[in-house]
Amino acid sequence: MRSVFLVAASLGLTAAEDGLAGWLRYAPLDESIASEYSAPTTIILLNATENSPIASAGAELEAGLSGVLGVEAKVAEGACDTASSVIVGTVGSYQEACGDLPEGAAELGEDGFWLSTEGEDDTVQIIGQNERGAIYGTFEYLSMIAQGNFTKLSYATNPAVSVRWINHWDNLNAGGSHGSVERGYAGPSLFFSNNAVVSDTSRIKQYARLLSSIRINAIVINNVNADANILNDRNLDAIAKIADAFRTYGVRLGLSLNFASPQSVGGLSTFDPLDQSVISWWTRKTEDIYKRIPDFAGYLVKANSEGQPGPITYRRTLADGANMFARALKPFGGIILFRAFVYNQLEYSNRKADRANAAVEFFKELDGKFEENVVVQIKYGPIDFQVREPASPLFANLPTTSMAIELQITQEYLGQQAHLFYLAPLWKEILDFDMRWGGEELRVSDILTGKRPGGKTVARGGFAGVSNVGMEKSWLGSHLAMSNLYTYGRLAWNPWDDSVDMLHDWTRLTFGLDDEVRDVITQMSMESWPAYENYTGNLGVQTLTDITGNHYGPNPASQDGNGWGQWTRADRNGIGMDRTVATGTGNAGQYPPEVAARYEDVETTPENLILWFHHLPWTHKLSTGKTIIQHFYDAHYAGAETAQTFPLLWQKLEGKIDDERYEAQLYRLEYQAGHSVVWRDFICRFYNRMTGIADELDRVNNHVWRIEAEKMTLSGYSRANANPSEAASGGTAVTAGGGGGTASAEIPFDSGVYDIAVGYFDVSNGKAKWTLSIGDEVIGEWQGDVESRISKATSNGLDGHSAARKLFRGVTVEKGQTVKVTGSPNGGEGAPLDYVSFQPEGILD
Ligand code: GCW
Repeated sequence: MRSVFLVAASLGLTAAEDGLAGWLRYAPLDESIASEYSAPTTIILLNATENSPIASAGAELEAGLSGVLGVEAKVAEGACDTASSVIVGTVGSYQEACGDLPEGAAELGEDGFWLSTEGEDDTVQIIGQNERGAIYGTFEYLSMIAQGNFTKLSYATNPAVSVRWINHWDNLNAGGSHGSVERGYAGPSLFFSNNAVVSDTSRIKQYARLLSSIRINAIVINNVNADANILNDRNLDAIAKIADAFRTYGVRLGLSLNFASPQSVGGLSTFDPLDQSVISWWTRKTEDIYKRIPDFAGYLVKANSEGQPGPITYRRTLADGANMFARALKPFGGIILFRAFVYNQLEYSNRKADRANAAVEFFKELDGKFEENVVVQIKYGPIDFQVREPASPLFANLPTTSMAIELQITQEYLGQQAHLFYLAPLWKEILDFDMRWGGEELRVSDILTGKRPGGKTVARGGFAGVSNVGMEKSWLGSHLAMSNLYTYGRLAWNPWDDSVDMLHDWTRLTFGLDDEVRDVITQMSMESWPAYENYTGNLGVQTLTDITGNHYGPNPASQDGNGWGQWTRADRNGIGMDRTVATGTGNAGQYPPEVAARYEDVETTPENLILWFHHLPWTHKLSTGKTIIQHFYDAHYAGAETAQTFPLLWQKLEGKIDDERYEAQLYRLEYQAGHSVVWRDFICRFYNRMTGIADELDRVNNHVWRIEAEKMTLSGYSRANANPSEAASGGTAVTAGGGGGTASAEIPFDSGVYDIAVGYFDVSNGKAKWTLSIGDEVIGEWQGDVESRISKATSNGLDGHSAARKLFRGVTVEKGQTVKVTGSPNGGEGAPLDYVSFQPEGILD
């Protein structure tokens, strides 16, 4: 046995439940459970060189066995059959030290591992195909222990795909001290600060262990909208230190490139990918990188998209561009992930134009032209991370090309972590989708593993997840959003894993073993996608957010009439994109024949995608017998109702989880409950006005329990228009000048108990205060400080992003009493007020 390196460094775990430990808390099990297990007391590490994943595995085992079971196991020299030991090594080091491999460990694939907990004398074996596999197996063993699962078992497991990457859209820029993160909602960048790469890697090491525990094998740390300066010597030196930190946990590093770098920072007159000087420049740069980072994973490139430079500038193909990098990387074993997110601005007046067609149009003809180490990285749907999209047809159009699916862990169009959205079910729906490619069952997950029609295979494939982990202690801002990061890794390893099973594991690891905690979080999480879809955009029409702005709150008008191609083509007669071959954009015809036929016909198109593929009259009847417009109204009301239940469900867990995480999540869920009503009202008003068709249940624009602020007796407050006007109840709100204001009214409703909801706007350039009182009694006070509590996109206007609602439950009032809201402005926030609603029990007004 070779030298054993003792890991002294602490893992930086703290007792405070601030979310920093994520799902790796190693929290103590109840004694009654822990005592069932006779834990190993010796940790034997095979060939644990300094800073290697094997050494990290030793540190994790010490921390985990101690934290979870109170067993102070020690890393020690020992023979392979030492009683009460856990042995960790690779296939190679195991054979060298211990002789023959256990049978099941003999045929491990890259990054795979063998785990056996049923050895004699309480021994555990963890054997990785490589060091990465060994630490994955270690985390798996610790995950079992932490969940109180002491099953005796032995098995080997291998990843479904070799590419299991995380992408960061972090900017090098100096925006304040830390760089910004594009579409990031968890604070500034972990990697960049003051226009340079950070030198303190302690936080990065903690991130590395989280990623390693979910078997991520590479991370790209900079934005695909890449700053060419990332490649200067000073930055590459510092990036090598970051790579060192990730390497201790088996995570390799990759970089996004700016295609024009040879010209913009290299001093060449061109960036033509077929020009010899450009090829040499990239070859040298790649060598420079490998000198510093010998296990560098590869490149990620966004070319000729959204203003980024690319080969098309020189009339070269996208394959010419990708191959240039591929050839530079090949001698070192690196790969290039080349993004298929390429599209042009379109003419709205052209009914045949369709952004959903772009990826296939650009890439189909390039099949067979890519070097072997190119992987085409494809967003899950044809447009852009919408609440509902079909699987991208490109997955079934590249028979000989390796493909990776791009998923977003950051919730750009999906509530930006201010709304709960458990993403695994959405991802699974795409992964499980059967393309019927070649007339056979071929699911997207199969295609990613390299399967092709006719039993053919390609070498590689995988997953790229856009993560917005930032400087926030809890990594993603929202504690519950961490399930998305966790399950992303699980699915990249095994795309057939089950959404609920994965969530159960995550819940136990993150919040403990209480069944009610598990059940409540599971219920909320599994209801979160349907709820969000209901109150944002239905029937495949996409998330009806502000697509030309910050992608957060409602603004359906922004979808149409511009060149971005995220169109709904809504007018007073109908809504939806005609993507049929017969009369539309032809997009349905990009799918293999059976699927194409299904989408071509309104009758066979799944209803949740009906407006994605068809333009239909508002009065078109769905299978429920409802018209489309009535479905919109009803779905929005139902979605907002569901969101109201989330804070109440969460409150059942008070005392069952620590106060810090309980309170932080409750704040978000209360905020979401309010904002779901903002969404509901905005969208219903918008289409009601557009169509002139009334809600059969007479809810839309008919808020009988509201007192509009503009109709109250105002002092210091004056009328202010919301923009778009649908953001305000009755179209108008009020704001106060510097001295503050009051809005009061006599309560016209019968005496009784009400839930009082106050509609207001929380803009970002101030922290105003509001006080609600009934008669002489103060019911509550709150502050407009969401901008410092949730890192979602901000707004300074009275719009769908800033509109909010505050709820006071169970208030007893008497008819004729005075309700008064007092507003104290701060900065640019004039304590804007929209309405006060007195909701009788069971009514969400
Ligand atoms: O969804 C859009 C985002 C852009 C992003 C782009 C992309 C990094 O709004 O912020 O840019 O997609 O994926 O390249």
